[in-house]
Amino acid sequence: MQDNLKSGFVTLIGRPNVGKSTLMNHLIGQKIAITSDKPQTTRNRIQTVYTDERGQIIFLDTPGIHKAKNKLGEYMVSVAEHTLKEVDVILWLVEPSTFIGAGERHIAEQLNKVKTPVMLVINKIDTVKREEILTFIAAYKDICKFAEIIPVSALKEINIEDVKDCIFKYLPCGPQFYDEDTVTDQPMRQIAAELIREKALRMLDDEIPHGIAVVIDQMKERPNGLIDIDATIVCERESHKGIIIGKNGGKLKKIGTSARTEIQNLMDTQVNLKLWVKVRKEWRDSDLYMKNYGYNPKDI
Ligand SMILES: Nc1nc2c(ncn2[C@@H]2O[C@H](COP(=O)(O)OP(=O)(O)OP(=O)(O)O)[C@@H](O)[C@H]2O)c(=O)[nH]1
Ligand SMILES: [Mg+2]
Repeated sequence: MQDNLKSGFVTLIGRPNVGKSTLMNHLIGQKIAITSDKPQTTRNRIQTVYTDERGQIIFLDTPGIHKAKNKLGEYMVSVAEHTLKEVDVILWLVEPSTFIGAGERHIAEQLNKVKTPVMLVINKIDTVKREEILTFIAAYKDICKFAEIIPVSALKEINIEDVKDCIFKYLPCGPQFYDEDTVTDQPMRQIAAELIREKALRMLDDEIPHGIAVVIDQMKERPNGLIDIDATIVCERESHKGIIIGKNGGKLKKIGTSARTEIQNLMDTQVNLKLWVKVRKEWRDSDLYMKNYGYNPKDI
């Protein structure tokens, strides 16, 4: 039986906001990657592990591929495109539409250069009529050589098991890379920072979310198990700082409360979260700041 186990790496790529992180979370059955309705939510590669009796799938969630407007954007696109060379199966997620724009064509070009099996995943089918799905498949089917085309709804968990079945078909036989209890190798510090960023993204409007980063300054466990976390939300302008803090500190408090609840659930212990806000002008174009905030091109 051991000899038949399959294992390998699978990347989820696509334009921003198509539902890559949502799909990965539902495939592994746990929320590890943050999600929001704002494009460019994911900034780094997020690795998670799914194990069942057939073997092990290591998923790589990636930033949305887009036309970069600053160094952070270039970093994000590079992180995503780099995974294409490292995996056994590629999942290309798209919106349920017959419109194939320059963004999708750019991704198709990249995919046509690799020999790795590509599965086209048409996501968000809960938002369209059933009979429309065939028109989306027809629009996409010749743009690349697809191993499979699967319409899904990540959010409503439609056809999620089909995605895993198809992936296992294309994975090589081999031993597991991680023990079967592992869900992710993301450090807790990083997950906590991401959860704070997610709450900020969800509670802030317009251009502010794109310009924020979250740094964990300190994370310490007390003898009674309570964890103290000090974190800083970095933004690009004084005016943004004011909005993030809000009237009488109300907005920052809301972000903190919401993040603390989720971090507590994940860590299964009490958390004392203190948040600060600071301004670092144009950090998204600074090599030094990007490195300090966890976006170092040398790590790709
Ligand atoms: N209706 C519907 N919405 C979905 C579905 N999957 C994801 N979404 C929503 O689409 C938005 C984007 O989801 P994400 O998972 O953050 O998208 P992403 O592709 O990871 O985005 P980036 O990280 O910015 O590249 C969120 O508001 C999700 O709730 C789906 O199957 N149906
Ligand atoms: Mg994402």
